[in-house]
Amino acid sequence: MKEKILSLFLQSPDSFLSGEEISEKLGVTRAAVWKHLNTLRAEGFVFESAPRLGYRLIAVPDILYPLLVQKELATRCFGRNIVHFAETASTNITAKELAADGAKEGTLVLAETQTKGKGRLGREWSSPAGVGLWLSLILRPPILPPATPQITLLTAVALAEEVKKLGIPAGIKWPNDLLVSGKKLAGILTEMGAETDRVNYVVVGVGINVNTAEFPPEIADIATSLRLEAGKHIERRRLLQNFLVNWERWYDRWLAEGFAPVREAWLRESVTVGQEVKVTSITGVTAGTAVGLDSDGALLLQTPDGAVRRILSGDVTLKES
Ligand code: BT5
Repeated sequence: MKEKILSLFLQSPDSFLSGEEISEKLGVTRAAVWKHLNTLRAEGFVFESAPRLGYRLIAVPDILYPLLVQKELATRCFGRNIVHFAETASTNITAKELAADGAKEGTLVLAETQTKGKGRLGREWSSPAGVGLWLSLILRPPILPPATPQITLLTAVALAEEVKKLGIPAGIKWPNDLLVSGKKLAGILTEMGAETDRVNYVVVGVGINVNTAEFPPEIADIATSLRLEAGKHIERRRLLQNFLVNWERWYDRWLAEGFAPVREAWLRESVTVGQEVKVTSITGVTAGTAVGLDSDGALLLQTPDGAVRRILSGDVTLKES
């Protein structure tokens, strides 16, 4: 109901709406209208009120309500269906449940805060309220399971490009980190529901530190935010809209042309290639020089004996960081 009331105000941006009009249009009591207006006020919406005329919406906070995100959203499919939470355990968990229940490709799950934000391999992702973009997108690409990690790489490319448009020199660390000056700005967690010869769904979770001013002590030295890097507040909604457009563009291109164009853009945005690195995976630690990205997205690592190994998964530590 709160969103329906908001939608009435957004439909008539400059005019006053009286409590009576709203209650008649939506079939709720005046008291209920008043209660929802107060909740919206508490969230940062500002209403001017005038005797006899009613209320007029004069300021909208940077909140991720679907109808605000979808206003002026220039995508074909990404974010056409949005599920928004003030709080959820993890948008990836919710998105996987929705995907298993048949949610359409492009369905986007957004949360203002996550209580159990997830990184890879059971690690935690710090997701404080209102300052980040914590989102998960459901995709249903017609691919085989081994191609899924390419979606992480194309997502990183799309995000790196958007961050650079803000004047922030972000680079991608294989496979899922966006770094600025060696600190982590964003991470990607891609999960899938698949059979050996078919991907049923892919959930791409993206966490972006947007307006975080201070991090918990355990990540204070390794994390950064757009606000800290740009020295100013960044509007989350606008960034999300722009990112969704660019992300969809890269996804469509990947479906149509394969991984080659993504690979080229990834190499351009990478801070991994050419570096001495250490790769930690379930099979152990390998040191060497990152020399390239294979045609399927595997990292090419040259070890001291001169051999070039294909790395399909793992954590990369850059020697200089
Ligand atoms: C990632 O994991 O980088 C994937 C993060 C994905 C988060 C999104 S938020 C929306 C969606 N829903 C979820 O539940 N998850 C996704 P990984 O490479 O494993 O990095 C995790 C490590 O990054 C942690 O162990 C910390 O050291 C560090 N870290 C945790 N929170 C951070 C933050 N907010 N900013 C920067 N670093 C962080």
